[in-house]
Amino acid sequence: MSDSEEDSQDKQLKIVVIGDGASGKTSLATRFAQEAFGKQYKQTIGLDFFLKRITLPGNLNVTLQVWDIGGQSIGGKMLDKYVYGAQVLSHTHTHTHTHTHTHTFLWSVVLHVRANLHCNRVSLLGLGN
Ligand SMILES: Nc1nc2c(ncn2[C@@H]2O[C@H](COP(=O)(O)OP(=O)(O)O)[C@@H](O)[C@H]2O)c(=O)[nH]1
Ligand SMILES: [Mg+2]
Repeated sequence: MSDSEEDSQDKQLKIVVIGDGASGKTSLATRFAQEAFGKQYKQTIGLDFFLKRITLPGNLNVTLQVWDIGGQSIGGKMLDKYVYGAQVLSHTHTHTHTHTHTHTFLWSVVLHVRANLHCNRVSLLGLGN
């Protein structure tokens, strides 16, 4: 079997991580994709990508493409573009910020609305940090 035939059997999954600034998006994505963690806060400018390849039972290769969205507000204009075509939309919240519970609810509503508009068969995931 040629390389291209093997590659065509790989599944791609687009995972978008959204949430308030400093709620742990980059830390979770880095920990997940690179098994690393940084204590120093460095604000994400624009967007970061992380790739992780996993093999599921049945020898099914899946490439997880994690979109770590920085500086994104709940009403942000770019949100639709980031969310487009995603199979997983997740919003992070941290227990260390007092405003976080209201925002967690708002993020889940916003993602539900965006998912209906821009995604097919999408899973929504809340990530507590
Ligand atoms: N102690 C602790 N610090 C964390 C945790 N997750 C994130 N941080 C710290 O919180 C800050 C913000 O995290 P970051 O992932 O950059 O947030 P983002 O703005 O949502 O991407 C960084 O200084 C991280 O080191 C955690 O689970 N425990
Ligand atoms: Mg970040």
